[in-house]
Amino acid sequence: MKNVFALLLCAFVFSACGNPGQGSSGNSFSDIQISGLLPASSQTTTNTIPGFSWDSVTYADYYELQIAGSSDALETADKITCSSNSYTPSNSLSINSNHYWRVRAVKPEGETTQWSDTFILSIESFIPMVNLTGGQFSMGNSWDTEDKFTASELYVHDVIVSDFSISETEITWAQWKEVYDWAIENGYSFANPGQAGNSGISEGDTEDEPVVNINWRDAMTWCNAASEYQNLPPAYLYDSSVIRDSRDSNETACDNTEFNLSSKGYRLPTEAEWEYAARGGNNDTDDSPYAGSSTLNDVAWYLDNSSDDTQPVGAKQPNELGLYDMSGNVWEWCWDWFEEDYYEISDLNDPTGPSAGTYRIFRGGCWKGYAVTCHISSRSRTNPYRIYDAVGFRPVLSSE
Ligand SMILES: [Ca+2]
Ligand SMILES: [Ca+2]
Ligand SMILES: [Ca+2]
Repeated sequence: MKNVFALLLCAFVFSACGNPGQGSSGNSFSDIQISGLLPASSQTTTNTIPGFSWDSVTYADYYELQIAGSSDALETADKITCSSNSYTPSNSLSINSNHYWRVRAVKPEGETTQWSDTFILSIESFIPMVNLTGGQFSMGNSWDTEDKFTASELYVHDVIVSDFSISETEITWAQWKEVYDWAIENGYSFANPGQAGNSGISEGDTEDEPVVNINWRDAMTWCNAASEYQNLPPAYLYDSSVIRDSRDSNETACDNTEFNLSSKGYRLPTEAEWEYAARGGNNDTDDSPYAGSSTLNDVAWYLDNSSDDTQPVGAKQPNELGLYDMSGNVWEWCWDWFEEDYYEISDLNDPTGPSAGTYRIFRGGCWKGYAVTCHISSRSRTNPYRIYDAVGFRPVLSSE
């Protein structure tokens, strides 16, 4: 037994010595396969998009890097030329998705090494998000036309939304502050600092309660800040400039901003996206009028059970998608302007609301509202400069 072991050890040592490492003399350039790739394969990172690096190769003139959303797409992906053995992506990688990547070295005369092994990098949002598969649904009050909050929800109409992801919870005070404090240090200005819950930290509300007392412009501008915080391109521009100021003095930019669904940055959900998510997306198994249950107390903080107080997010049952407090706790700002009869003229595919207006929509009811306000279809609205202690938001990301 001892002899067998010794023999195996010899064989291993011989093998190791007989295969010189990459770049060593005796191994032709075209046989080399680069190793030492970082981030390590299947690594998940949050919050920041990391740089890529790999072992350098002797005689390499430059390196070619490919990045794609799948291993199939990698075959035809653009080759990024890197003059050294590292690469720092800038605003080009989506988060909440996988990135397949590999690298090879190139000699001055064009000879290449083998492609490295393919590594997979997953970048997650610092905000826990749920991915939704898009689909078609009937938008509006499809349950009980007598039990309605406003008349405008009664025109039930078909809508198709594309894939997107949405925050599991309302943005908490802790999440708001993390981005807000960074933003203030990095050139942003807000009309309002926001508050933890309806009373604030000093009055006993906690940092896992939703941020409130922020207006629509603050929420939109915070989405841009969150994007830049995570090295994503901001979604909201005006006159080709990123909006970084939600103060009244910047109202023209804030109220005339546009976005497109291909933007990779954080943004407010459209009303259609919000309602599709609240219903349970393509997994709407219960068709209940509240998000996740027909029994409001199971899923929502509202007038009858909130003790007249905002509550920590995620304490009630989630809906079919794992989304919390879509009904109740705080109302949630959406992208759309309000127009009384918009549902009657809404686009079928990815409607984004009227092109202009006086009021922005918020959805889902709140801690001090009657049950009817917590209906999935209930709609409310106010001017984009007003704040309430019962209105917060949850952001979305478009899918690729
Ligand atoms: Ca509270
Ligand atoms: Ca449902
Ligand atoms: Ca809510």
